Amino acid sequence: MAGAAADDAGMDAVQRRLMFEDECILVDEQDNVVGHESKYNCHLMEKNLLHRAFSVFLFNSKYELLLQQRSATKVTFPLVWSNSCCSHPLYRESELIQENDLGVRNAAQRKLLDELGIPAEDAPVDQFTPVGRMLYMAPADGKWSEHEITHILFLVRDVELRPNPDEVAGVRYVSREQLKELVREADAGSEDGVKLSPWFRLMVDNLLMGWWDHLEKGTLSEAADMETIHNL
Ligand code: DMA
Ligand code: MN
Repeated sequence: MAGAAADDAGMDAVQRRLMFEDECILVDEQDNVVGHESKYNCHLMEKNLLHRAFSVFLFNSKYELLLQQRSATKVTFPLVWSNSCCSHPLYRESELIQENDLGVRNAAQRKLLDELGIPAEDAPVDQFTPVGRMLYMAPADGKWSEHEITHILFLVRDVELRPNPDEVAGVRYVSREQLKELVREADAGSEDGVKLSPWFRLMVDNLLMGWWDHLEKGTLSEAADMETIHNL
């Protein structure tokens, strides 16, 4: 089998289903909704479709950040370490609500359950703080890529985790120092060493540390800015 078809033949059945079932939201560079497309089409590098996403940063009450290692079966970026939970709000009424980013919060609640086994009552939508938006593009392996405006949500909560092996290969909490050590390890680039997702790395280098300081000082709401779209 040649080229694109060969890639698809090896695709995990669970991930394949989501590629065609999930209908993502297409946006322009100002994050206005301009249409919808399957998750499959949204992640084809040759189409390069800009779509809406979210990235959850879940902290425990010691202000340690939960990291997740993506499962080996993910189509894009398998086995890389990333922030707590990422996915896409879907083109459905409950996840298109713009007021206070409620649609994105609803999507985040849905995926915290799906990926990490956190029940909705342990991730109430009114407890998320939307802190910012980031536009980026990142090639993945083969024919896949990411091109997103991702809405970044913070949540502080001690939760019980039941990671879903279809999505998650590992979890760990890190302090700021431990995260910096992981970044150094990733930069060392050894074959079997830790790898970080491109969007998480952009956030660590440009946005996260300042917000983390504010979170600990109790001033996150001053730092949150959902007007700007950081183009990184
Ligand atoms: C997509 O995440 C969103 C970002 C911010 C990269 P993902 O690939 O984990 O999506 P899903 O969990 O829906 O496969
Ligand atoms: Mn995406």
